[in-house]
Amino acid sequence: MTSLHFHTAGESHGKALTALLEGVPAGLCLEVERDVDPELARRQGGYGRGRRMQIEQDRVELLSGVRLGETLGSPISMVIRNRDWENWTTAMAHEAPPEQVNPKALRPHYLPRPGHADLAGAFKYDRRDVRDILERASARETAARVACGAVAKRLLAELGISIGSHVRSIGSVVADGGELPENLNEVADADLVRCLDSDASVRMCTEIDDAKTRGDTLGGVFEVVARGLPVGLGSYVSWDRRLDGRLAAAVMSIQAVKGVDLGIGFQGAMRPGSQVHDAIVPNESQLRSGGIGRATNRAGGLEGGVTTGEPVVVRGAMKPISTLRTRLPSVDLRDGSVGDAAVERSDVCAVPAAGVVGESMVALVLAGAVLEKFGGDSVGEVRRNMDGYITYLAERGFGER
Ligand code: EPS
Repeated sequence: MTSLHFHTAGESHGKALTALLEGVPAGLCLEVERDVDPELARRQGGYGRGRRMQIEQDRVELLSGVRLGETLGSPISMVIRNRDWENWTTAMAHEAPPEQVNPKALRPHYLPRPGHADLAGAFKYDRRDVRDILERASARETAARVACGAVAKRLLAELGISIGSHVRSIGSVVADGGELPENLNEVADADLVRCLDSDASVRMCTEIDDAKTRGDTLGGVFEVVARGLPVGLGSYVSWDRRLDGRLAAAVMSIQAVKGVDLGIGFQGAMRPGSQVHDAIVPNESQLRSGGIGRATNRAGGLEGGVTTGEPVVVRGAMKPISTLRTRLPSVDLRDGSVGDAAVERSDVCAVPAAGVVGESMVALVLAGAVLEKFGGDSVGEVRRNMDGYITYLAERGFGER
């Protein structure tokens, strides 16, 4: 049960997306043009994005929860208007269409696209036109998540906790590992696909071009890194308080994500324990983990569902975008006949964007965990509680009880 809740609403081609975030303490300095809109712009970037990104310049309209530049502790509601709505006022009207409307103007789709929620959604909600499904299932919704995540990142930044991401692979191209730069997002955002390995980045863009030419799409793996966390967030005492599970669920919930890894994740399953577990070593500089650190961080900053004080490292495996111009076989829901799946305007690759969305989802879970441990109706109170905890970690010393 987290003390930070968010909900989004809105369809991809409707009037707008809305986001509601409850649980942010009062007294957080928040300027949406400075703190939120740049995150939305980051989400819209990345080589291989579709033409929708030329239409939208996402920004939030703040409706509540902030006064004179500071949060009030009340629910923060935000709106992101869809510029594309003006092209969809007939197909996405709330009202029943007039008798004489041209059916094509409603832009229906009856051949579900393999890989999207189209067919499962059509059965679940008993709809015939799968546009009724795809409009909400679309990754457009992630813009609203990023708006909420940006506020969570702002709160964490006040507490010395930073979150960044980068792309580890796209298609068959895998970036070389290596030490992550302190200014992770500054370096990653400067690359067309948010990859830290410039040689791999060139090959990723080439593979994206080749996929586009073939009418195909690409997925890949993004990595989110959270630094500055204190030891002790999350808990092992109940399944739903384990932070590894909550982070995995949050990242897995991002559209098109089909796998989540923490630390060395699946690689660890193929190694002996002596090459997996992180040796515990004294490290007086690690004040947020009581002066005790680790020789490695294969656990990705979590043991027993609890933060160790090392960076939390979460990876998401994103499947290739489901709309293919080289259309896959499907079934026409009007008559059961076999045909080619529908085609919607779409991206060829959105892995760089997924990393930005991953940052938001990780920030929302970690901010919730911080508030669970340090409480606080105001940022000052959260900070005092956290500072007191960190001070105690240093003072508690050693002993048998
Ligand atoms: C997206 C908006 C969508 C898609 C894409 C991502 O806009 P439109 O459908 O009008 O082109 O471009 O969504 C998908 C690829 C998907 O499969 O859902 C966005 O804002 O991120």
